Amino acid sequence: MSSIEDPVDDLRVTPPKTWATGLPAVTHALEYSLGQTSPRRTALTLLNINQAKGIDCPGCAWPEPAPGKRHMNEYCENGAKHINDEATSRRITRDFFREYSVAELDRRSDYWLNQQGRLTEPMVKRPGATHYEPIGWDEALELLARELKGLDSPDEALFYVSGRLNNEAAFLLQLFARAYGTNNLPDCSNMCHESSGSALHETLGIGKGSVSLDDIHNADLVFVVGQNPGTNHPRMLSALEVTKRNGGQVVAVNTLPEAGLMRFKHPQKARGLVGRGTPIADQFLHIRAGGDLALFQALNRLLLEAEDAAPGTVLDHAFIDGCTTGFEAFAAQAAKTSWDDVLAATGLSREEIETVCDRVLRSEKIIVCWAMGLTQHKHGVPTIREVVNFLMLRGNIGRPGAGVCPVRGHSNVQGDRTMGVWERMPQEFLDSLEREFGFTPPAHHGLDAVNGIRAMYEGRAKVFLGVAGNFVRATPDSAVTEEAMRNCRLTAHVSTKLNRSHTVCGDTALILPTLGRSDRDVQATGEQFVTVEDSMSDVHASRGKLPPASPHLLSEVAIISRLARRTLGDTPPLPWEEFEADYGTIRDRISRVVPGFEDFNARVARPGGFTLPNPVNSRVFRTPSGKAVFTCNEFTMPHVPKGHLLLQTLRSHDQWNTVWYAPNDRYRGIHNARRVVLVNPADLEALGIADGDEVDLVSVWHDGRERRAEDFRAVGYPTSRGSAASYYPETNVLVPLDSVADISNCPTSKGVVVRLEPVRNPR
Ligand SMILES: Nc1nc2c(c(=O)[nH]1)N[C@H]1C(S)=C(S)[C@@H](COP(=O)(O)OP(=O)(O)OC[C@H]3O[C@@H](n4cnc5c(=O)[nH]c(N)nc54)[C@H](O)[C@@H]3O)O[C@H]1N2
Ligand SMILES: Nc1nc2c(c(=O)[nH]1)N[C@H]1C(S)=C(S)[C@@H](COP(=O)(O)OP(=O)(O)OC[C@H]3O[C@@H](n4cnc5c(=O)[nH]c(N)nc54)[C@H](O)[C@@H]3O)O[C@H]1N2
Ligand code: SF4
Ligand SMILES: [Mo]
Repeated sequence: MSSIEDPVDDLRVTPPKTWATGLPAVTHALEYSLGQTSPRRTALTLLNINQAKGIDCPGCAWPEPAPGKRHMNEYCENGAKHINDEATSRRITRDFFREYSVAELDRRSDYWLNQQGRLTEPMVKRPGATHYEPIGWDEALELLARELKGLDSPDEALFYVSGRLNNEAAFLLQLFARAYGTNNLPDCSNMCHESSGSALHETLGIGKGSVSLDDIHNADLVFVVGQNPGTNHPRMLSALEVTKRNGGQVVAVNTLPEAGLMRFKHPQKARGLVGRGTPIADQFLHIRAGGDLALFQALNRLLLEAEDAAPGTVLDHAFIDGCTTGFEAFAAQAAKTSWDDVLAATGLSREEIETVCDRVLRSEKIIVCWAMGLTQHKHGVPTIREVVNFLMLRGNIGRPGAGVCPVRGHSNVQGDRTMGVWERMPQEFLDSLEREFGFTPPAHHGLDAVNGIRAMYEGRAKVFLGVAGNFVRATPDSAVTEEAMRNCRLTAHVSTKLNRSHTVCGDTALILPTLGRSDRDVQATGEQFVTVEDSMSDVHASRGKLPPASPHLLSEVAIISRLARRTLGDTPPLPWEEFEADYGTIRDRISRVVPGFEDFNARVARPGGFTLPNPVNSRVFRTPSGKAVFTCNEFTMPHVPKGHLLLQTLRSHDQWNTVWYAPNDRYRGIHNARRVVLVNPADLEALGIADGDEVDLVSVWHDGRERRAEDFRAVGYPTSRGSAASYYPETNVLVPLDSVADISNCPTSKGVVVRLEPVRNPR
């Protein structure tokens, strides 16, 4: 029935690129878009993406400039691909599900599933059935409500949220879950920036970044650590270009020499299309995986020594004395940092680190940006705490051009948290819900993603509802997670596109198809818009423009409202019909429950919306002491036994999280294959493996259980010594469920100890 086939690996390797985002990027974006839909729909999405009255890009959470300063084409190559992957003209109908059994679908690649197009009507797989079959909305929601009502305890249900979900729907989902009686609200943040949230809450009193786009433009020095902006936050490169034009410098810290960190050619400017582009990194630190804690400890030691040598010239004593606690203990700990440890953990030279320190000493305003290269390590939380120590020493917190910048992934992942999607929302928020809605939310904490998998695996959780996302592919230890999902009585997903979570399912499974960002959303009171919050706490509206992918789709708000009404009836009495008919009534409630959203409807109506206050920027710290906290972080580095490598599982250029668009990673020079492992040539030689050899990746974990990913090609690549890289989600099978970051419980997707086993008789 479908002309799209599963691509077969046919690896071709070209030298990694040293620059990102010029003309080829634009052509690639159009190529993908036009392969999905008509020129007219492509034009409509691209003219509206990220414009003040338009559609918020469903890609990453990088912010837009103020409305008057936006470019006509305020998007990147990947944003264009993400929106047109959703706006595709391809459709999945009931005939498709009649043709393919669930087992057949499960044999198809993640690529193939996504390429089939938009889901168009609700489907059910009944217990024992081999196929999904059509089901009406009323019956589907009744079935789900009945299962929820039949559980022994509300804590036997899980409500997963992925960060593409808008604020209004996220607020309703957490309201529903808590009115139903559980805080089991795992979300994609649990696998993403959870370590940032843990570290920043503890040290600064709020789990969000403190900088704005203007701060980035005006900083003297920006660190980009453990992040690949050329692929994952491409418009960040335009911001860094401005930083450089204004005389600022950039230090990039990465295990890979990522193209976007080296040079940037602006795609929306004539001069970006030709020439050599702007060099981005003034200094590149080719660090060993997991070495960042040691790097910042070394920098902190150097800063303290510089202060000792010239007292009163290096540290910001007014800030340290007036706004922080814990300095003395931290300084005593920092003095113990050993250069032998630092050089072993980072693989850098002392001179390189001293050069960075010189830049720091010459900079008044410093920002540190980071992403998954820090958060997804066992010691991700102490690493980020050490980054905060580093910034605080010179008062780089709470003033213009300086601060912390955890660069968020999904377009509304930060907003979903603000709306209360978290298994551990503070009691203050729960009290506020109680005041507004008149019921008492459960006080005990719920399950996060990793603990949710354990609960399903052990039969303690029986019903799973996922709103957006692809839970089975996003989570670690695929074999265990798949068994956990199959153990459920019912799994249900509110989705736009087909994915693995629909093929690995419970006894009963529901597919609840929904409107995407780009679809027009009309309810009883007329056309609706939704809102999102980006990585810099800017809240703004998003209005779908396209005719919906099918007349049978419901919005996420409608699905959640109807499910809540059927499950809860009138207890507590909440106006679910009103919420569905007029999203403004949801925003009224949000404005009374969530701090910073006062007068929400009026303020979001302004072009560009508004920015949530961050108390850190007035040097107000909502920690128990009311001060920002210096922390003592023990030196630690990953332990990798001889003959093994530390594997990071990352994104290629042509994918959106669990979904890949093409088997290419253009900037890294990998074409027509995804089962590759990038290894430093010297490591390959030491392991006796030749470039291009076929290998299995075997993960080594103390439970003795074998986790194996078969048939990979070893590719000699300039990754730092001892660290290897492979794509997610193919390698999630290797990440043990119990291998998590301390404190945050984030899976260690960037720190998996593996050995490469040559395949003797290639299959
Ligand atoms: N096109 C596209 N854009 C995306 C996404 C996508 O899938 N595709 N996903 C979105 C989401 S949800 C997120 S969270 C973000 C993720 O954005 P990133 O964090 O940039 O994503 P990853 O591909 O996981 O890359 C991790 C980076 O950290 C580096 N790294 C790994 N380990 C270490 C280490 O120990 N130290 C240092 N210093 N560096 C290290 C890697 O080499 C790589 O450059 O992107 C968002 N944007
Ligand atoms: N090994 C390894 N694992 C990782 C990571 C890693 O780096 N390595 N990264 C982690 C990170 S940072 C993240 S954020 C997670 C991502 O995990 P998720 O957010 O769960 O995964 P996505 O791939 O973004 O989800 C894609 C699906 O979302 C649905 N969807 C898309 N748009 C919409 C919409 O508008 N509404 C609804 N209802 N559904 C929609 C589509 O059906 C699509 O198939 O993965 C994590 N897992
Ligand atoms: S940088 Fe992110 S938000 Fe901006 S267009 Fe690209 S993917 Fe979309
Ligand atoms: Mo993410």
